[in-house]
Amino acid sequence: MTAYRTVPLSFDTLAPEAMRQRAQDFRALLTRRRTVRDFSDRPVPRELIEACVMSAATAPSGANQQPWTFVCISKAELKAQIRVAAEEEERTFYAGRASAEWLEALAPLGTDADKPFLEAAPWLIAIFAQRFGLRDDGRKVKHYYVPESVGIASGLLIASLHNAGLATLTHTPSPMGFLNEICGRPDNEKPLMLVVAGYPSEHAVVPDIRRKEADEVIVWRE
Ligand code: IYR
Repeated sequence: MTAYRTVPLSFDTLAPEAMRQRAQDFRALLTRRRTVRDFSDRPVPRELIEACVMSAATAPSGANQQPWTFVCISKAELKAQIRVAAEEEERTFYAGRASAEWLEALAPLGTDADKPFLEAAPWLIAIFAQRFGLRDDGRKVKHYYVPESVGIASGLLIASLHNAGLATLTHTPSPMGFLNEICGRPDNEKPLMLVVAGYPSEHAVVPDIRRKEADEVIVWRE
């Protein structure tokens, strides 16, 4: 059993007006995030990606087990392999695996089986969820609340990349098992999603969609 030890909390109490301003500024920042599907090949330095991933890795996690691995890929050969494998899955998805209802739901997004961004964008970040941990002696360590933990980290990653001035796309080809092999990750790690990051191409467009209003997403019980 590891002992419960404490350190003083580092916390800034802000003035109410500063809090309001920061909340509004952050909302304005995140409101401008759009999922981008048309990427430029302009390079992005590794340091920027590392800072954003390490922000993501501050996420709270079950029993603080931090059950995530972020594989950051810029190598053209690996991106090409991922594109080939993902497009193969997507072709079967769009050609019949997806129900008519699902395809109908996707229609306003204009997606199809072609995924050129998987090669064009400078970085692909494959997020893996560690179903269990492995100690040095090979024994398994049980992990708790893994999808919740890695989901929170993924959200922080997307917000961090956006904050850094990069465009992102969450991509979830299904099934994604091919990512273990291409990324060289063990079987206890389950691919959760690919986050594509880079600059948008110069004339990128995005679907004309709306976000729900406050009264559609919040229920107050005051
Ligand atoms: N994975 C497919 C289909 C797809 C599914 C959902 I749900 C989306 O929000 C977007 C796409 C693809 O990437 O095209």
